[in-house]
Amino acid sequence: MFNPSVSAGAFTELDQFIFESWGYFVIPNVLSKEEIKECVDASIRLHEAASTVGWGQIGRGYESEYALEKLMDHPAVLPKIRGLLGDRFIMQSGWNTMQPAKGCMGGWHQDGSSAFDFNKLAYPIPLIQLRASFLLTDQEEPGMGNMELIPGSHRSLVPLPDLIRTGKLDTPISHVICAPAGSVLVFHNAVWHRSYEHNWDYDRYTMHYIYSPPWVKPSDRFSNDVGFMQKTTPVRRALMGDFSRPDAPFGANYTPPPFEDN
Ligand SMILES: O=C(O)CCC(=O)C(=O)O
Repeated sequence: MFNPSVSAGAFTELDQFIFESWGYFVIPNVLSKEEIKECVDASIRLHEAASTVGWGQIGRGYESEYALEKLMDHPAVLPKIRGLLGDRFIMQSGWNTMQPAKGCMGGWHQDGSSAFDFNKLAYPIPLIQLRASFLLTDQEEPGMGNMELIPGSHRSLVPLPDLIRTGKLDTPISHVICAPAGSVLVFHNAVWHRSYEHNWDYDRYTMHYIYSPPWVKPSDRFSNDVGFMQKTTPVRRALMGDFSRPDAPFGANYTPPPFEDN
């Protein structure tokens, strides 16, 4: 299967070229079998507690589930995020998505804010929400609740035609990501994408982490949970937006998160 695969860890010039050209890349096999199981068990707990019916997304699961907290700054992925966003960014949100057994196709969309369409900002649409999606169930062939993306569509000057967006017609240029559980898809908010159908008889889980410039408001929380902030690490606290600024708003540099190499 033709995939824009990159190696875990250091962000290379080729990673950057792939990301700029396609708008996404895949890091295969980031999580071990044990880690995948811990994350799936955590996902099941979250969706059971929320009584999710049908397709559903739960925010903030990383606060109560340590297996998901650990993925916020995973060493296989964090260098890619820093390579693309620099050192000053936040984790705007973390969403755990369940696509139920035999779930149907999702709708084509770009990520952003329905309150203010990112296409009003500039062309090409800037990178405001960089997403790292940890596939927690196998998606090795189409029809497993895969992510489907249109490569390079983050640079399209025109919107996706309505007939395609509404699912009445197919596009010949979409790409169904096929990768084993534990792989990570990193993608630009402006890439047109949707969840592909899921023909199997078990629920599909994916954990999405969204990284944004520091002046973007968090979207899965109005405020940080005090207990979580006390128990988590300094880097994760900073990723939650807990940093002091020498002035407001962002007129001068503030101290970046205490990444190990800083
Ligand atoms: O089904 C999924 O996990 C992906 C959902 C999606 O496309 C989104 O949250 O923007």
